[in-house]
Amino acid sequence: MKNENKEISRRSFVTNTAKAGLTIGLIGSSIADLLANGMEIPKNFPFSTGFSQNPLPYNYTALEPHIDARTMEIHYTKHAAAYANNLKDAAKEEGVDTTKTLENVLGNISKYTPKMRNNGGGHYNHELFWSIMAPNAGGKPEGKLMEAITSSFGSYEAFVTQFENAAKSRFGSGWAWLVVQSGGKLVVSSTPNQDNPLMDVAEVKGTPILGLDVWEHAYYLHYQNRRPDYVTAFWNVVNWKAVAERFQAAI
Ligand code: MN3
Repeated sequence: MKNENKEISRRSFVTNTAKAGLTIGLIGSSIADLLANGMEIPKNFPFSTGFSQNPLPYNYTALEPHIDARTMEIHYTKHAAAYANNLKDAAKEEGVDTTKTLENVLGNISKYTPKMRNNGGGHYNHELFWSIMAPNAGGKPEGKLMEAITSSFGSYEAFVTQFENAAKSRFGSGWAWLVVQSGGKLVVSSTPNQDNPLMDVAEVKGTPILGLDVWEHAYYLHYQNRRPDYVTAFWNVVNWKAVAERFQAAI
């Protein structure tokens, strides 16, 4: 049902784009490519993000024992909710049209305040994070995503090592990312605070398709100071199907 809706929205996006007379080059471009070319991300673009929290797609208990229910509840209802609320304030203060997509702000984040950067990033990152996890998930990616991982990193295992290192070695608070760059090349990066690869200030730019929150609030109740254990456990809840859909949309 979910996939059906996505397919319909993708189809109507294509139709609407054609109707609007936009260049056909838009289709098949990643969000990062469009932003780099100064183009606006339309609201119905696949995986574009709004300014409000989407409902969590599973229960707080769903990712146990890897991510405990108490952490999920506080993370979603307090931390992530605060980013969304503060983002709405910032948008009001800075005259941002919240009927458009958040990606347009992130791609030009250097023109906004730190409040917008922290909360816009915070909201975007958490929306992506919830969407790429699921109960009874894990395993390995398949198909074109697996091929891209193998050709970009040498092997799936090499990718895992690189991603884990990025997550474990990020000093203080931040995120680890799997990022699609031009031509479908995949790279691993990490960002401080609530920055992300869509931002014009990011060291490594591209379209993020997998992200891991390594702020202490994401794991401290269950793992305390053992961030490496949390990072390793993350693989058990990665929804590779969702990551593959984001990859497909980005190439
Ligand atoms: Mn968080």
